[in-house]
Amino acid sequence: MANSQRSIPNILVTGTPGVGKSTLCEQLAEGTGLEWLEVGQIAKDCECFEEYDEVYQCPVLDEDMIIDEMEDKMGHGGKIVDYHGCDFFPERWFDIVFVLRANNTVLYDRLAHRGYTGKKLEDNVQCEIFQTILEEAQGAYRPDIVHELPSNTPDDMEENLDKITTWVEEWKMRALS
Ligand code: DAT
Repeated sequence: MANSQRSIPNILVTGTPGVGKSTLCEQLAEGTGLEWLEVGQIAKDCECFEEYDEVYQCPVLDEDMIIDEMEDKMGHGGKIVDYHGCDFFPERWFDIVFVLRANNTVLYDRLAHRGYTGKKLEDNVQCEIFQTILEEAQGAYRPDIVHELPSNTPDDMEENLDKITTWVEEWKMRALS
């Protein structure tokens, strides 16, 4: 059920690093007019970090700070949130959740190309094989709003864009009626 406060929906796009979240979100924002919020970038801008993870060579988010930072924007609706985790956001923020999925060989090549090596590369591929983010999403949101989308090829990307754009249009029509 849509949140009655919003006339345009909020969408969460999640999945393992490298599955194609930012590529999809950028085009989705362009096509729908919704605003793309990259949580990693917001965290950098507001310095919402609590420590540095030496093993994965990346900063660890201060989740409470990030939620405070995003709360006002989310209340207005019309946001596409992109992050490789999903269970710390308030459930009420989202009208639909998409979990992008990639085959392990495809993901391995994308992450290697990005410069990931060793444990960081292996653990991320394993995270995808074990469908960790899908299960995280299914545990954190109502099952009927969580959708798994393949993200291996440019055709998958086109199909996903079409599907989500149609869903947004239908949601807006319902909100008006
Ligand atoms: P993420 O934001 O999930 O980390 P990304 O959008 O940066 O991932 O994509 C990683 C790489 O994969 C990037 O080079 C673009 C490519 N890619 C993403 N989705 C794709 C798709 N459906 N088909 C082919 N390549 C894709």
